[in-house]
Amino acid sequence: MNRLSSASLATLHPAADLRLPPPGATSQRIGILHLGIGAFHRAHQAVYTEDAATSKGDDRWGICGVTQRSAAVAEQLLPQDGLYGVLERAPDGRSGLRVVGAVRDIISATDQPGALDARFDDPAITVVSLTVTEKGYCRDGDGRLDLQNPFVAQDLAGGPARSVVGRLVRGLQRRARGCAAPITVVCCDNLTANGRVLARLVADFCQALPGDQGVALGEWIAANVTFPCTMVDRIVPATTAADRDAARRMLGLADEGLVVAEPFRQWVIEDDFAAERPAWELAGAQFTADVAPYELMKLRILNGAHSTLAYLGALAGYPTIAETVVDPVLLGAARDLITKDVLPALVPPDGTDLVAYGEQVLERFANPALAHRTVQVAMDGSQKLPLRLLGTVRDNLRAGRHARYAAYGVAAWMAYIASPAARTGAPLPIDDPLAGRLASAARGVTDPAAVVDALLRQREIFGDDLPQVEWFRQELVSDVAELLVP
Ligand code: CS2
Repeated sequence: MNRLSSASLATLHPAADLRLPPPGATSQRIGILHLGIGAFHRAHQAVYTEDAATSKGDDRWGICGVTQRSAAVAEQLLPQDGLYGVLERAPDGRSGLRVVGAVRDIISATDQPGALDARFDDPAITVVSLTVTEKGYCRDGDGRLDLQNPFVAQDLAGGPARSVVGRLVRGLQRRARGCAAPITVVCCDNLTANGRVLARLVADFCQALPGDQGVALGEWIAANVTFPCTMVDRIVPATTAADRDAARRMLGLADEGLVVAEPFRQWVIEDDFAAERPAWELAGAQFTADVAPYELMKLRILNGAHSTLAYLGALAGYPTIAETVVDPVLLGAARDLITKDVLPALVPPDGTDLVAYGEQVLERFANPALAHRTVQVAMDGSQKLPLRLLGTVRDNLRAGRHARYAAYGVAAWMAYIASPAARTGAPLPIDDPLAGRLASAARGVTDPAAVVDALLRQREIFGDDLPQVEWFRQELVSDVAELLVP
């Protein structure tokens, strides 16, 4: 079967379930460099960017996607002239396919360091954005840049950069020494105060550079680069063969770059840009001076419940989040987390009804058309738990409350790590930057207290404070005893 490309696109006609790139979408000059051109970026920021640019006849906002390690996305998109579909799956079973043309080039940071340097030194590029997942930032237990990370250490010594922060700083250094044009770095990962975190990691890298190059670079960055915070939201499960078949029927062409998403999307952006940007507000993005309330709301309500359901569901043998929330007991655990532990510790963003937001999140999770696998959401728990559940535990503790339902979510993660398999016998893969250490510490351990103590000792996750909190430890031991699969 023919494949999606500029040539085959010309043979297509819009239909009720098929939306083609708007006029001007595929003739954009490149103005955005995006690190981490994965499914989420293609279903979220790229869609906003295409709508923003084409709605006002702007032609400056093509995206050059940068792959970090795997060449898979380049192999998916380059033969398709950057074109790919977003298969939107609604809870009522309706699906719509949108062909997106915003991505105009793909480069491999590993194999094409010169091409990446050239893009950083291009004054037409005024935005660098990132979706590299929580683990991509190479942070240590204190949230600072892990200078012992082998990629970071190598990048500090020189040569083609391998770490995300190294690539970003070396790229900014190239820009400072070249066109020296201001630029905005937009972090779009699920981190609290993501822009501040990234700015701090960049500063850590500059300070660790040998000689005085870091001082001059740090001064240039301070004067010419901003790091706005953002909150990003759209559920984008991994694409399945069934998704590809559905898209093939709608398109009449094969699309190796297909991504799948729910209808909902939200983007809240701090209005702090050093240079030109797409008019994302025309595409529905919200600009504000303070993203923090939106970030905490989303990270702790949506992502906290998501992780809790992922571990509880996987332990019970439910393959997807949607099947997990059909279980009234597990749905109740997520609702209790939200209403009894998360909401009391949150300040709602202006005019937001947090209870209604929480119910909307649970309805989104229940979308039966999205095969969002519990083990996919369960990935990288060591990076996600501090942001999604432990902040809720600490904030409630400071207010004199015991966040029992957040503790239950943490215990579900512990039981997931320790249990040899789900109650159905299904595997419980530990896909995590700390996988080796976690598995050797707890997998197969059957004593709940031993499991809890072994995992509480992981300082990068629980810090120095939480292991000392006796009620938290006791709550975990009791919950792990209930949840552990022998
Ligand atoms: C999910 C997120 O996989 C996960 O960790 O919780 O990717 C979630 O789907 C998005 O944050 C939703 O905006």
